[in-house]
Amino acid sequence: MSRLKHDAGLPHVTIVTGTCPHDCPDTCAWQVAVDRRTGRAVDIWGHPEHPITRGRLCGKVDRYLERVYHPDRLTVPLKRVGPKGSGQFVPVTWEHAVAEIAARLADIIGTHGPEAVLPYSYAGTMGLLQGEGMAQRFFNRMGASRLARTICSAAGFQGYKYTLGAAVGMEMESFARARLILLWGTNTLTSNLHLWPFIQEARRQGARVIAIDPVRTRTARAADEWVPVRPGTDGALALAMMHVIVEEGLYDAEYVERFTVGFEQLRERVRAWPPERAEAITGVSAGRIRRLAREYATVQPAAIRINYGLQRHAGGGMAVRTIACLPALVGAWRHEGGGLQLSTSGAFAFDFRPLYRPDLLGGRLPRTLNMIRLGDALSLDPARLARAHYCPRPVDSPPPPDEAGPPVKALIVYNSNPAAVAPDQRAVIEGLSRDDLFTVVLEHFQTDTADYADYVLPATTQLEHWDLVKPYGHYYLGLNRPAIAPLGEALPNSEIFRRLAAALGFDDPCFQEDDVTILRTFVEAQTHPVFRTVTWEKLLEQGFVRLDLPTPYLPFAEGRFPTPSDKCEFYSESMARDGYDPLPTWTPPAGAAGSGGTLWCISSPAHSFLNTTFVNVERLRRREGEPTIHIHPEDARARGIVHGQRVRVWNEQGDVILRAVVTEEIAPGVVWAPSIWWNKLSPEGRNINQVTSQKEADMGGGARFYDVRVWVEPASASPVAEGERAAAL
Ligand SMILES: Nc1nc2c(c(=O)[nH]1)N[C@H]1C(S)=C(S)[C@@H](COP(=O)(O)OP(=O)(O)OC[C@H]3O[C@@H](n4cnc5c(=O)[nH]c(N)nc54)[C@H](O)[C@@H]3O)O[C@H]1N2
Ligand SMILES: Nc1nc2c(c(=O)[nH]1)N[C@H]1C(S)=C(S)[C@@H](COP(=O)(O)OP(=O)(O)OC[C@H]3O[C@@H](n4cnc5c(=O)[nH]c(N)nc54)[C@H](O)[C@@H]3O)O[C@H]1N2
Ligand code: SF4
Ligand SMILES: [Mo]
Repeated sequence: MSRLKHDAGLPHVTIVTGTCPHDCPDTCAWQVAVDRRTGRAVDIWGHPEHPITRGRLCGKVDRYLERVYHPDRLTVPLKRVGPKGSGQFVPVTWEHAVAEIAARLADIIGTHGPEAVLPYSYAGTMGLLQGEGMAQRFFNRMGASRLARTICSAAGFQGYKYTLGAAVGMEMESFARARLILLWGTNTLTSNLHLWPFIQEARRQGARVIAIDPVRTRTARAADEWVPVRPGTDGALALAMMHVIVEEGLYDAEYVERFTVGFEQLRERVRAWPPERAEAITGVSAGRIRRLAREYATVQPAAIRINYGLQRHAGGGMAVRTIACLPALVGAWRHEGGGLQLSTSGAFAFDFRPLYRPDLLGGRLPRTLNMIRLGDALSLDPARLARAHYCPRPVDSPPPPDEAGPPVKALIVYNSNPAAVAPDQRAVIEGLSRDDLFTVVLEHFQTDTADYADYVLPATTQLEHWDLVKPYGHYYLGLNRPAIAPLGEALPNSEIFRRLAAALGFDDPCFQEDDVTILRTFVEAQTHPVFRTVTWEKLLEQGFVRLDLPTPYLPFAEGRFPTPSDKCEFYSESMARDGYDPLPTWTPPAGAAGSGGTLWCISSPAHSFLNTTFVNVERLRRREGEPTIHIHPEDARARGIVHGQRVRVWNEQGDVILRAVVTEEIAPGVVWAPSIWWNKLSPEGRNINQVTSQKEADMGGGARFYDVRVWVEPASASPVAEGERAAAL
């Protein structure tokens, strides 16, 4: 319980309402107590009136003040003096940093053209302004290369869209009304904590909860049943469930008839998927698949929560597309408490033009590079650069090497830590180490990425700037007010880009707008009916506003899917056009063809971190201990590995040292490395992204973080020579 929560009436304390900026579906509203005498934030807690937050933050953001006031916070601009990666910097003034960066960028643009500049960002903050707000204006005006932001959700998002039309789904609150809940490839208690109270409410009314996951996560342990599925085989499981549902006539014929297309083709398709076939693929027995299918079809309302875990595979898009057919087949969408949620972000039908100003491109169409191919994008080999071009569908192909465009000569990183989070870390570090690459990093801390920068610019945290946060797990838009003054000389991303724009002579009036004006104008420019309830005044007054949607919100109870056919598309013309099988199918994971002796490596979130954010907060790092790998006793025994031993985890991409946790809470053949550790806080300065690959998933150019095969061996054993490893591959 918060120290100050109940002393809010103290005369010297001001309470400021804000919104958590982190990449998490819960998008909590918070309250911050600020001591007016010192201007210091002294406490933070969950907003008691926010219908999802309900007064509670997670264990990470409960410690947000320790991050904000961390002694390592960057408070002045820094210029590199040692070799790249060495972390040797000296302080400089803002004037000096901005002038030199602008001069270098102008020089690079003059010689190689604006596409030689690459922005690199993701969701360090989910705020619309400090996220891409001013940054997009800046890079659009420049004509820089564009970045496809695919690192997290691209594959599943696209698969969901093909089937249902948009990333819209059940609202969190309605999970409380479900009688059956499938937590499918999601570690709710870690990554979507605020859904749990609704699940518990449903359980009190008799609901059963089933976790489908190769790892017995804390969520799977808290569920009524754990279904250990082999990684990358969920599509096969869903097809077999549909086989049973159709064969036994358990589908909702009326819903199917009125609100879906392609049922006859689907029936034909799933005929080929008896549970026995899926058993051989998924490792889940045919009997259990039958039971699961019957229960899912007959216990209504039935809710499915999928998250992005299960789509980080070669067939991840198709897996989500296939699972997304289930609720329509059994008519689950009809009921409050029935349906599916992947994301709610599609309901926020923003017109982003007033914010991002695509008109500043002035008709130019710069190339788009895929962020998960950063290693290739930073290569001086034109063939690799060509591979980094964004090609999300089978019908797209990369340009020939001589048309790949200029090499990337400047990289501007904000809201992301690619040296630690991007796949194929060796290639990324090799690129970042290039002496001819000019790198600028906007950051709170001296991260692994910042170590490779020419300039590191200190950015403000959510306590220090304005923003508007669009959630992806519920339907409440959140405003963030600054609670304290910026620490030291830190500036909001918006102001940093404003200053860089001025120094580059970008004199368009949009580069003079202040943060509050930008946000207010953006909110007021929205015309979509969901924003009828959302006014700037209400945001200021309440801090969060629900979209204008019915209560309860049953998005597809009456069909109205935002697909080309207005129906749930069991058969999808768009997929056929884009080069896919138009019907649900199973696309095997790349790792299915893994060599003998390898294990499947999943590196999903550690409980106390948020991606690499919070790893440097001592109290949270102590909770995680050290970088570990969970391994089944059978697999450990076969490799002579004992609990607590240091092991080397490696494959053709790279290698990493981790501590073995020998446990039965994982399917045999699978290992789990809770992530994402900072490289420099890991043994030998490398993390698990040493073993992940730049290859794309089937849809959206998404990443394959969990479609990975590794060898695991005691670290004390003499290291295998590179040549022998190559031979083993
Ligand atoms: N505490 C915390 N919360 C977070 C994050 C964090 O780092 N820490 N990250 C945030 C972000 S960026 C995101 S995208 C979301 C992610 O949210 P989730 O998708 O819920 O998170 P993950 O833990 O990545 O994946 C969920 C589960 O998928 C399982 N899984 C992996 N492969 C498969 C498979 O093939 N099939 C099935 N059925 N399961 C599989 C993993 O074992 C894992 O338990 O969480 C957000 N919330
Ligand atoms: N092996 C493996 N790799 C993964 C994943 C995995 O599960 N396994 N998960 C993937 C997923 S789902 C995601 S979403 C990505 C996440 O990748 P990133 O989005 O890069 O996430 P973080 O590692 O949290 O890094 C965000 C950085 O932004 C900084 N930051 C935060 N707010 C601000 C701000 O206002 N201004 C500036 N300038 N900086 C700010 C933080 O200090 C932090 O260093 O990682 C991916 N990588
Ligand atoms: S990280 Fe997620 S659960 Fe934690 S406070 Fe932020 S939005 Fe809430
Ligand atoms: Mo993510």
